[in-house]
Amino acid sequence: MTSFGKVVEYSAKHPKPANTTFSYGTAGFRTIGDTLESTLFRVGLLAALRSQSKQGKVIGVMITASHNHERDNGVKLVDPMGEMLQQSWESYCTQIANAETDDEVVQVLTSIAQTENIDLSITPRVVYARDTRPSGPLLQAALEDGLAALNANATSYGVVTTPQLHYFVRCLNTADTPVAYGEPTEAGYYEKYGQAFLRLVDGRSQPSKLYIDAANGVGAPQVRKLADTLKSPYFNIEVRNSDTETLGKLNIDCGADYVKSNQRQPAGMSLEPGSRYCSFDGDADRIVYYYADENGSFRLLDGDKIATLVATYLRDLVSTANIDDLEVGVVQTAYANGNSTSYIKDTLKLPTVFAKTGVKHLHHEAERMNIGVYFEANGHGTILFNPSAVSKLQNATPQTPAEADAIQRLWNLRDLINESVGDAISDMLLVEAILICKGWSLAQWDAAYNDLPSRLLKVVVNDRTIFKTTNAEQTLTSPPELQDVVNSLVAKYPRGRSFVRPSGTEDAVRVYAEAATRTDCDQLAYSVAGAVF
Ligand code: 16G
Ligand code: ZN
Repeated sequence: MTSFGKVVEYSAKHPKPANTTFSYGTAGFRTIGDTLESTLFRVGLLAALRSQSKQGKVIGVMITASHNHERDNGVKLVDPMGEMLQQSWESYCTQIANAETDDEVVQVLTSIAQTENIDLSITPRVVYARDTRPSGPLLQAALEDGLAALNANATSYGVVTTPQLHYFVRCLNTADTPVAYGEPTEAGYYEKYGQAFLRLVDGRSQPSKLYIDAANGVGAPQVRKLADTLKSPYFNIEVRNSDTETLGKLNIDCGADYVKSNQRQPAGMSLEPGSRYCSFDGDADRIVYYYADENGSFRLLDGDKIATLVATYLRDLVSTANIDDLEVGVVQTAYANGNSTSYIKDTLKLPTVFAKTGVKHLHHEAERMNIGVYFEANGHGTILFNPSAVSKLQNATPQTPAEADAIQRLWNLRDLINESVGDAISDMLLVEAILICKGWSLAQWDAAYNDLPSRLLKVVVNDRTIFKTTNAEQTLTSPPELQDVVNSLVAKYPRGRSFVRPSGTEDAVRVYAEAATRTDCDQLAYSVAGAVF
């Protein structure tokens, strides 16, 4: 029997729905959960092949649709260091998902194996997990069939957050190496991040309670387990929206996406001035903070605010550590509020670059920096220390206790962040640690700069593929002349900025605008949307 000998028989159990086209987009496959069975089976095959192409390194598969509706589901592959799947393999995913017959599935596998020169005698190793969605178990079973068809050594991590799965993959592939990342278990995850957090805050004043909106998703049980492990007054939390059992509650009127999009608190949280709140999304890879000011008005601390808080703290530590040429930089997307970018450039005097929307693009830009802080405005991000930064820290010879302390704090910070991907739980510990070290309230953090009024609109068009962009999605190259129209509209408003980009996850075009006043901002947004339509 050839390597693909069992595929046809297994594939027949998971027929592709007729007249459906699947596409591996910014965050993998994502659509109505019930339509994804064949796709999950085929992703299992591809994950096994990907592992073989990496000489048997462990590949991850996460079944989740993040902040989307409970009836949706999705799947994405995780590469050996816990990063997103290499871009050149995304088209293989799309290709195999759309193969019309079982024989065609085998043909696609054969052709990938040839193109990539894959040694099919290697035993594939794959780990997988899912979020709390009701379609998860069925899709997981289909995935398991795909893995069985290629005789993969496969392990389930059950129901965990997306960043936890990324963490496990990185741990498994770095075990017994000089860059070992941690124990590839849930307990290992709480231990690594929890202990780094405690080392950073030790001896400081204890914080007030943090109220966490877990979007009725997988973040709820996981953050509770972290609290149970830590048992520390420094991690004083109360979890709200933690019902993962009742159907129909996931992400409804709650979660980071709801809070960011609606600029208001989630259901189940009434804001008391002086108290502290944050929201995760449905798979706990995004986080935003918020509070009520003394007038009771809602104030959002989004990904841009987190990036500036973290960059400020790192910049100060690096300066105290007094290490030559150790630089902190910030990666944002075009959605970053203009005032956050000005604050990073003009006040913090740190380099900042723009990347295209989607975590993998920011991640790659951040890898070029010594210490790269990357965040999308929607609350998705982390920090990366590149090898040059690590060796500068290792070789540093502190001359004073203050320098030694700053270097130790930089190491602890590095242990506190999930370097494989943005992680709501580890980002929350990071923000908490910085606030505790600075003795800051959310209002003090918020005071660094004021957001410019902004507006994000969705425009449904006949064909979004005609919209093409360059310059990190800030400039349209097609349709012809539309960018000129946008430019002339922007020029009418003080501090005006606007861009148009096709969505990577929905059949729509997004229009973003900001300007000095709310009225100007809205006029700009709607006039650009009018030009697009
Ligand atoms: C995906 C991305 C998210 C991005 C969003 C943009 C990942 C893991 N997720 O959800 O980072 O903000 O797409 O969606 O990369 P859009 O293209 O529809 O605007
Ligand atoms: Zn998510």
